[in-house]
Amino acid sequence: MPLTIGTAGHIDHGKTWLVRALTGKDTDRLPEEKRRGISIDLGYAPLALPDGRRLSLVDVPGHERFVRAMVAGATGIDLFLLVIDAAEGARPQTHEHLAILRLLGVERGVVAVTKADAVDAETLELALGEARELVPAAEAVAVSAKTGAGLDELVRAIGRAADGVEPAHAAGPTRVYVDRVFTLRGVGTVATGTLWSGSVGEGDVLRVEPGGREVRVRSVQVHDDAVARAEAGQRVALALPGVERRDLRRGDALVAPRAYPVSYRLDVVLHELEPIPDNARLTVHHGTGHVPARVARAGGRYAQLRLAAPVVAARGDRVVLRAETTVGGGVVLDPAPPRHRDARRLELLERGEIAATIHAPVRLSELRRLLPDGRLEGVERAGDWVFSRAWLEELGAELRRRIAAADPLDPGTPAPAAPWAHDVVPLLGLERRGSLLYEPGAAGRLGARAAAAEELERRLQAAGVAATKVDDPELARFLEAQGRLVRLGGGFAVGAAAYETARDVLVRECESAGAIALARFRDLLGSGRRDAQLLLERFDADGVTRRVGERRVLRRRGAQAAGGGPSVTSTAPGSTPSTTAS
Ligand SMILES: Nc1nc2c(ncn2[C@@H]2O[C@H](COP(=O)(O)OP(=O)(O)OP(=O)(O)O)[C@@H](O)[C@H]2O)c(=O)[nH]1
Ligand SMILES: [Mg+2]
Repeated sequence: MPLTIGTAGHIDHGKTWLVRALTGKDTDRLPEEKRRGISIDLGYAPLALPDGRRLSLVDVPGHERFVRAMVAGATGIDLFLLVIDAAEGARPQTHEHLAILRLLGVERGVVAVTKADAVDAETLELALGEARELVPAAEAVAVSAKTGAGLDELVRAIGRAADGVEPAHAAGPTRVYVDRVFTLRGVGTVATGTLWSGSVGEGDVLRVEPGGREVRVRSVQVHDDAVARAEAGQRVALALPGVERRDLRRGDALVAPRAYPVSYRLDVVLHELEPIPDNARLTVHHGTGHVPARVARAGGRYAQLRLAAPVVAARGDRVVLRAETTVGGGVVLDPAPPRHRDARRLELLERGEIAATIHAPVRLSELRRLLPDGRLEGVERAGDWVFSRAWLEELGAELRRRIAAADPLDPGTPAPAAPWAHDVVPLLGLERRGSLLYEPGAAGRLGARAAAAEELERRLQAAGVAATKVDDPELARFLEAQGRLVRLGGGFAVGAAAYETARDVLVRECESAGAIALARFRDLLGSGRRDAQLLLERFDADGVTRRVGERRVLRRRGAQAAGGGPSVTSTAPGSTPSTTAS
């Protein structure tokens, strides 16, 4: 896999000259860089090793005001080339760049003690000794970009450093953080960046995040050579037709659609160079971008970074935290965490115990952000949902508790309405009827209300067709379901026999007179006006009658099934249908 090496070091210490001496390419191309003699932006050049390997070399600026660009350049690299002026030795940005490299997890590289031509042998030896002390794990090589002395040895040392390097990124869907955007005549907008993972080829559709716009890649170049497909680790230039230059900027991510979450929050384990207090306002550098953020500490070494703008990150990514200077960094534990801070959860995430963090249902598709290999063991699954055995048992126990406490007349409890309910509820061994859950085969029982039921039935019988107020609506519903009474509006009821009687009266009158008015019905029943009215409304609801103006007519049997429209035979002679019927 191709590797990227990035320079680091204090301003004016000779990084860009060394890059030019190594690659033949002057990466200070901006007019302002030429005029001021300093690097302002990132520069890129391919570096060929004697054994034929090709590295991508990123040159970064050393000025303290451009550390932001240095971090953007350093995020995608596998190796460092720390450049120290032999006469000056290590200076502030030598230390800060080195700290940033460590925070980014870039452990391997080479130190070039340069401008060797400008110092005497003793000074050079001292400088080399200091360099070895500063970075004991790296080889230090004396060089001169001016005379070319030591360059071969430097390249060999880079080759040795590259030998044991595990590429920082490889697995995972396509992800490129944009570091430069420009327009080429005849090509259109071109975005460059390091391919952190996946591959990219002609015709691929990628998404620009944040924002979510989809773009089609017309062509891919790796260091000015067209390729059909570029692989993880390579520096790519992607031609993106139909995209305006101003629609893309450094820091944007080009990713495989829907493969990465876009989030305003990152849960991290912190590495503090100086104490970072709770609520500290900092700049979070991630990928090639940076965003203002607030640090919500979550016990011990953990924190949730709450960002002013969303980012696309993955578990294991590094971030650098800066105020005026670099104050620390972090490793992403969850790239799209819930809002609450939960130290215990973060501890489990750090240990890779993802399953142990799961209790209530979460979507497996959303958990992918925490599972690079997609595997998850030790959890229950239903559809796209995963949850713990303990949670499922708690849910079942809670619902059974509610069923046990429910009215014995109707011993059910509302089924959960959460999005997971459809997949999860069937696992509980309960029976669903409509919106309620019951123990399988459960039936309503009168239980302690048997006496009340008998008493009510006696009252109904005594009342005949007069409506009786019932105080216990559950009991009324239960007795109605058993055919022992008929409920009317307003909490009233009549006995089942009285209902039949009243219906017979109604039907007979309608058959002979064609229709019936409230007053007539009341007289025929010998009841009160309210009772007659409640019965008529119930007959309407039961499909026996239909209201036409102030009167009722019989509904032809089956008319409802045929669409419920007016029927000729139900409007019997003598009736006067009103067009203003309500
Ligand atoms: N004598 C001598 N001078 C050098 C050598 N390399 C660089 N210089 C001098 O140092 C100056 C700065 O070199 P650059 O390579 O631009 O320094 P830099 O580290 O890229 O600086 P920034 O990008 O601004 O941080 C050059 O203009 C040269 O004058 C060298 O090998 N020998
Ligand atoms: Mg430079």
